[in-house]
Amino acid sequence: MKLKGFMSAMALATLPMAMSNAFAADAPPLTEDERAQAKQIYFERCAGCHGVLRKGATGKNLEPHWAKTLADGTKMEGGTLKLGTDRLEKIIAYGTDGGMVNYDDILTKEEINLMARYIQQTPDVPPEFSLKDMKDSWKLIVPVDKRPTKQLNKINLKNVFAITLRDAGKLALVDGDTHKIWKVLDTGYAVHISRLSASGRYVYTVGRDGLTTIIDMWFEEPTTVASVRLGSDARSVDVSKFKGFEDKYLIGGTYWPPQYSIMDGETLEPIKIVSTRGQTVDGEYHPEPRVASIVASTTKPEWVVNVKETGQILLVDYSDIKNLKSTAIESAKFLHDGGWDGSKRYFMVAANASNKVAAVDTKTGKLAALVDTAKIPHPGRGANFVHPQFGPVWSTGHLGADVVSLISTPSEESKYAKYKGNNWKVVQELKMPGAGNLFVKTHPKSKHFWADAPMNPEREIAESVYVFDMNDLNKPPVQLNVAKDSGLPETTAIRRAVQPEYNVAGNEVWISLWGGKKDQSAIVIYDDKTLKVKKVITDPSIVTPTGKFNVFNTMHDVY
Ligand code: DHE
Repeated sequence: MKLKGFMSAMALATLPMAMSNAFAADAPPLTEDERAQAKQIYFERCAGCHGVLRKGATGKNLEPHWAKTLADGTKMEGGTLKLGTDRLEKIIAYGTDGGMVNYDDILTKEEINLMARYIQQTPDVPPEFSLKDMKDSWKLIVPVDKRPTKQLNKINLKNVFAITLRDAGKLALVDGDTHKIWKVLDTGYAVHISRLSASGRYVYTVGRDGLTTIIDMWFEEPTTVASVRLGSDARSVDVSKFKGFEDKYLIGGTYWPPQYSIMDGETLEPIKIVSTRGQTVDGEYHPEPRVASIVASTTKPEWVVNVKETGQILLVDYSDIKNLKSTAIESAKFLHDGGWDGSKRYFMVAANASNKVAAVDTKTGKLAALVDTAKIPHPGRGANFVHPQFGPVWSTGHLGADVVSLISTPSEESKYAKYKGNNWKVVQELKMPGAGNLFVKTHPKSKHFWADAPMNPEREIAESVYVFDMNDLNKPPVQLNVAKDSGLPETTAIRRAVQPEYNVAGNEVWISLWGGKKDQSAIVIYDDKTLKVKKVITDPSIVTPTGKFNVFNTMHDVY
């Protein structure tokens, strides 16, 4: 399967280029200019999956030479030098069944040859990013005492959608009641996620370039009130949500440098940076364990911080930042995205290279289970509902398999006691038309379960979403062709239908139709009951829309 576009993130687009300059003696030669160009392409297109140091994670190890001894004593070695330029060119151009993207229509022949030569060189090491660097980047645009003391607009904030306009480096705030764009704001490059303050007033964004912003929705018009750089490559951010600590702190996780940082929740003033470098669950030292998903607990003053390469899940206790306590829970590799189960006691996170989902019990601070699933689970935040036959379940789609897995989760409610025997097992796999799913979603008021498949290589599948009837999950899903339903003319590039998100009432589902940067994209809104199109938002400012975050549902983890 080819996961085109998924891994071609502009991950380190603005990375400073003061890096080590080692040339591998036996690698094909590169001029200084070629090397500079290749560095940029590598950081824009490859680092998200293969890592800055090229140790591999979602993608393979790309060091010139590697050697390892397996647990049974078998010695293995490999590397890009061994593969050589011809073979590497083919892999880059045509991709692999292991999930490598085909770049023959993204890069030119010359660029492919350049990259094949570049990855035989010793990896370039980007600079570290200290607390001082962070403080130097911090901008307090509107101090707290100059901000409104009450909401100055009439917008129903609970139903606002924060929508990532990926390649535009912007965020659209859309009024969910009127379906009108409220404001488009500048953010970091390719905002990965938006999260909400516990109060529902502030939207936090995190760009792939490490820029975090805080937007205040109490002004007449949404206003960016502070920004700070977390590092050069980031994916996650969340506030403190425990009673008494609401919005006091913000945490941000970076891919480079591998660390998390804690800031003031209202001003973003940097407070502390903690490195995640250390041992993997296999006992090896890893120099680049990137911070993947982060979520705030409401059970304790803690964040759940998932460290990709080490497979360690950190419970970071923010009740005393000066004397920070963190519990490291061993799980499996490589940790990626996840969400709460229905009871909000267990955090479920995909360990995508192990084909497992790890469940952390945030009450006891221990691993509750490692659940075996189909290939490459990718839940987004997952989706919770009560299965007519198996009781409470949390679900995940898969990048590498044509199913959605439903995992039975525990409940303290006595009416669900009879399902206990199913807990932490995949109780059903819903059949999808192909692999390449990224996000699933449902809502407590809905009888429908939505799944996308944007990474499927077939246009028809990637441009559609699939809706299951939760009263009869054995029925095949209804296919909704979002590209056709948008009414927009067909384009050469596939327009991926991505990330279903509900409105606050749970009666509308919003889907991004993610087209090329120069093509008109859209947000297509469906009636959840009738599955008919209610509205198509095709404003020219809607450029490459991807993630959508409804204020209320994001604040309260409704999914
Ligand atoms: Fe994501 C969530 C990392 C590519 C859209 N993505 C996440 C999270 C991580 C992550 C760690 C969890 C954040 C959290 O909850 O705290 N994503 C990565 C990558 O490393 C990867 C594979 C490659 C890269 O270089 O970035 C990647 N992601 C993509 C895309 O190409 C997507 C489809 C489009 C885009 O905007 O870039 C994409 N990722 C998303 C979205 C979420 C997300 C919409 C949040 C889902 C939610 O419901 O919370």
